[in-house]
Amino acid sequence: MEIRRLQNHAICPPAGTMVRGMFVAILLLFAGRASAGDLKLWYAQPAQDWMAEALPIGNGRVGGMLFGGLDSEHVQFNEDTLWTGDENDTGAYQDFGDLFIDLSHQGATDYRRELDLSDAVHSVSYELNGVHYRREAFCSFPDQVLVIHLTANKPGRQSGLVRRVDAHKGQLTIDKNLISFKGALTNGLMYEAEAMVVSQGGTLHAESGGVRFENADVVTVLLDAGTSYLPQSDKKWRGEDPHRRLVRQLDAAARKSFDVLKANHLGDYQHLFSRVELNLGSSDPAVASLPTDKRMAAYTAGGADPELEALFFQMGRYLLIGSSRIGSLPANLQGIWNNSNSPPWRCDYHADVNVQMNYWPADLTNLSECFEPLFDWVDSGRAVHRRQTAAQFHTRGWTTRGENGVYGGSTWEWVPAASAWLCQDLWDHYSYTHDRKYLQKLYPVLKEVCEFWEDRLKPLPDGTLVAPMDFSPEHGPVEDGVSFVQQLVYDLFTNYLDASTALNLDSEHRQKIAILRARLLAPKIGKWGQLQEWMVDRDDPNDKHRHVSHMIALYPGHQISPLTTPQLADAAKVSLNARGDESTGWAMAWRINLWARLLDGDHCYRLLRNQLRLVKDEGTNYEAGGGTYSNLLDAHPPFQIDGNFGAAAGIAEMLVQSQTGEVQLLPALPGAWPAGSVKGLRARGGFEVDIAWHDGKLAVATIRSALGGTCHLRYGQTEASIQVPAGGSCRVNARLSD
Ligand code: FUC
Repeated sequence: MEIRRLQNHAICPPAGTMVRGMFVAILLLFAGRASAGDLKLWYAQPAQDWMAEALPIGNGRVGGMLFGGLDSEHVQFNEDTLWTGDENDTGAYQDFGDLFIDLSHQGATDYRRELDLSDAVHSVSYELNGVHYRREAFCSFPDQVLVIHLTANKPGRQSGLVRRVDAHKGQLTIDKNLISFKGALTNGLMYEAEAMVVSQGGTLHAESGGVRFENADVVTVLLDAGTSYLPQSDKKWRGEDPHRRLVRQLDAAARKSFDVLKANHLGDYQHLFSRVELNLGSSDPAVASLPTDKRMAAYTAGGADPELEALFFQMGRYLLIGSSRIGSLPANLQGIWNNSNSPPWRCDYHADVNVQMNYWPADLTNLSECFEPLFDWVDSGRAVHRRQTAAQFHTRGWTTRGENGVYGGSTWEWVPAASAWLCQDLWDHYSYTHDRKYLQKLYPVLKEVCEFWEDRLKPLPDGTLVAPMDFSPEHGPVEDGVSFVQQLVYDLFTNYLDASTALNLDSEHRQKIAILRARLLAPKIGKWGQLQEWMVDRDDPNDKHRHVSHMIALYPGHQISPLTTPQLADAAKVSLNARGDESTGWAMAWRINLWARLLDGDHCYRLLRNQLRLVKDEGTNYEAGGGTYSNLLDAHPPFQIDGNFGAAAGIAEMLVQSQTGEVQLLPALPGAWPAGSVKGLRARGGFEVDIAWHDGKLAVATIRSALGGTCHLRYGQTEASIQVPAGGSCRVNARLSD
């Protein structure tokens, strides 16, 4: 459907030459005054519990969960490719092992453990016997090592033992300052981890349990891990023994000083992280200065804390940078952090919402680079999926089952719409970046998933096309015309039409797909005014199921919107209200996004508060209500990272949307955030948006574009079309004029 006629047209002069009204400067000054708070999680005691208290660091490939102990620092660590399974079985993501630095520093005072999201450095500090000790840890992407650095304000005070535990009981070697272990999983995957201890002053020697340092001034531990995994089915998913690569990376890192390693890490991390700043208003300083666990308890008791909400948003971005970098596997159910060899749901890639949700914030929150692993993973599994799909469905193209691993193997139920849903994320990356090289890689993927549906769709007697025999995740009967499948096929065909037009390819096939799309069974409104989950009008108004798959057309899809299809949007509202606001972590996060698309900021906010409430680790009681652990990790329960990512996307979606061919400013601003600002969110079409608001109203917005182009803006009922020069920017006020 077409968007309404634009009422206001403005052409911006190139950046720098634009005359800016005085009011803009004044309002900007005003909006800038509210403090965004610091971006630290901190605690007055060491972590006891992996899931709810330890703090994650990661470089996309290697990850660590740190406990910050006094008797011993404990780093449970992972490497993203350590997977069991094969082409027939999903397998499970594995724990790699533990690193301990035994220090015997019990009885310390002034203890503080902290994770600073602005520099991705974990630190621990305390006083003991008149000495101030400090530990810093980070996981470097440029140097590919996890670094732990121990210092004290007096010389010769560092004594302890570094030791390692292999989660698979491989062969352990201790040689001078190096502790390694290696082995192979039952599927033949070789793995190895190396830790090097470097000290200044004092002595260092190997002993049977590990590497001991005595009376040192400074100690640095470098950790790396790897496997022989190769993301290529034609090479049987195996590459070289990781040993040489690990030694090379570790030696190169060891030749650099700690300051250089840290500077490299900061340069890389902050280049990504600092693109987005979010200020949702100031918290009471007495609340904001509480340790994070106490602060969350106060929030859960009903207190206001907009800086905590902004911190939760940035935590989502932090976790994506930590678990999904160029060359890594995509973020799995727990990102890369997992301490079990039989983790919940295999810690896999669930393709009936979870892996897709992981990437909802990627482009929107200006982390396009972090998106790339998703494409690579989809691409690497296609050959296997094609074979399995042909055997199961006798069609061209491919799809997959609900549970997926890293060798193309999948288990559990078939989810025929899974590949179309993955394609939605893949297309979205293009719609934000307009990267044509990427589009050329993506095109064949979209096309072959279209072919799957060309072969699979079935005509009803009146010629309407339905997806046959499918189910709505994860409930209801198996039957024809399930809404979420219809909506995803509509979305896939729409994206394919745009892709083939943009590349000027396959015009005949495009026409065919356009005809099929027009024949698809469309979303239906049922007897109690609800959006139907099935072709048959059987929705139960008391159904509180966590999945809200039949609303994919509203979010993350674009087929339903209050602006273009108001009746369907109203029906979605009826259904969503019936489903309720209490659910698992990811399911509440999805609801935030859905209510944002329904332009109801206060409802989004209610859900955000539900999701951010503090919960304890109660193990794998899957059915207990969701929430957030004191380390800001999402609780399905147990820990599941999709909720973190979904919530970060939802908060952004409350402030900027770009789903109907226009960029909407503050579409779902809640009453709880009367003044604030955001910098650097992305909008489809290659735009970047900064907004400041005051008294619940837009004060000023800046639209930037590397590519340049027309940007259709909407704020409330006001619309405008502006020309943003390539590499330049435009500023508008609440009337959308400059
Ligand atoms: C889907 C969801 C569950 C859980 C699992 C990993 O099956 O229905 O709630 O998130 O994925």
